[in-house]
Amino acid sequence: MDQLKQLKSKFLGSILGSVIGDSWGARYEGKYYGSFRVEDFQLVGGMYTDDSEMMKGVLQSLISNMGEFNGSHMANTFVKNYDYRRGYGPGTISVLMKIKEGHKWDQPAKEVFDGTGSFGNGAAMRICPVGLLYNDNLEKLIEIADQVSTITHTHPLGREGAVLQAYSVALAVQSNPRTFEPIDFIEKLQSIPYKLSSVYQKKLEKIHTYLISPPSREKAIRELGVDVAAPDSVPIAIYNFLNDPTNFYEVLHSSISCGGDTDTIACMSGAIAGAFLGLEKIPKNWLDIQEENDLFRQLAEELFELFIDKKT
Ligand code: AR6
Ligand code: MG
Repeated sequence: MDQLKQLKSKFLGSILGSVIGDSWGARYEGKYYGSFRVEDFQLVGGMYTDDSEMMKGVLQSLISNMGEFNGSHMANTFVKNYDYRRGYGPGTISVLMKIKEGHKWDQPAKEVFDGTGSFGNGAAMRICPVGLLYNDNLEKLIEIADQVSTITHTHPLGREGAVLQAYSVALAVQSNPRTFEPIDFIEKLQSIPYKLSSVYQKKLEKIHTYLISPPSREKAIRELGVDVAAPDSVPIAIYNFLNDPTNFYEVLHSSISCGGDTDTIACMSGAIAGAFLGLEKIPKNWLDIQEENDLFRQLAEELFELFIDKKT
């Protein structure tokens, strides 16, 4: 495959990998590790949740604004797309409702959770298009990922989670599966030119240790976390990818079987694995049953065209 085709396949693989992870994981949200069996994706079906609905908004707004961040436009796109049946987090619902009532796009997020802002994983779960579009401009990636987060998540831990997730997607785009070394990946992530809080620094260090000396599954879950807080879900998504990077099925399966916030963890690990492996490694019969697969594919193609236009 020539280089351009391969790159396009990575963009499509990441967007669709994310949507499929979200849809597959949605059935098991809130369960405990070891207490359930993950059924085949074909049995569960491809209905997506808030994760993909918000990622759709990020895609639409970036595409409409030539890849630039337009806060008011993106916030209103989130509001337009909002469907309460998709299972949004309470902080995000409150923010979107206030924007709908006419509050300025950058105000309501600062007011949730007694004015501390949300550290939920809702910013990280939707950020993959930023990692793709700016995979060759990491400074801009960090800037835009942070801005996209602040529409709903102003707490530093919520924003840092999104930046780390976007950075992981970008590193995955740039990695070649034939020569890949998980240790190099985690070391690049650890030296991200962006100030990370100690909770993230410590968890990245744990992942580094795990890659040398693998822990039990229970220990990884206990130490990295699997809940809705960004620092308790972004690290395990990254780890689940690095644990078996060339196996798309296993990256998603391990992300779901660990329990907790299964849809979002699988959505994030699926975005990274898809960016690494490309669309061809996602089973065709999975793509066929995925809700709105044509729309997400089209948006991913438009994002890729934008990426190429920006380069030339
Ligand atoms: N103080 C206390 N608790 C907090 C804080 C804070 N500053 N920030 C977040 N939480 P939210 P999301 C807790 O509501 O991030 C859906 O299933 C609090 O319990 O902003 O958009 C999605 O699919 C809060 O309800 O939502 C995601 O998987 C929770 O974190 C997930 O929910 C989530 O923050 C998160 O979506
Ligand atoms: Mg969800």
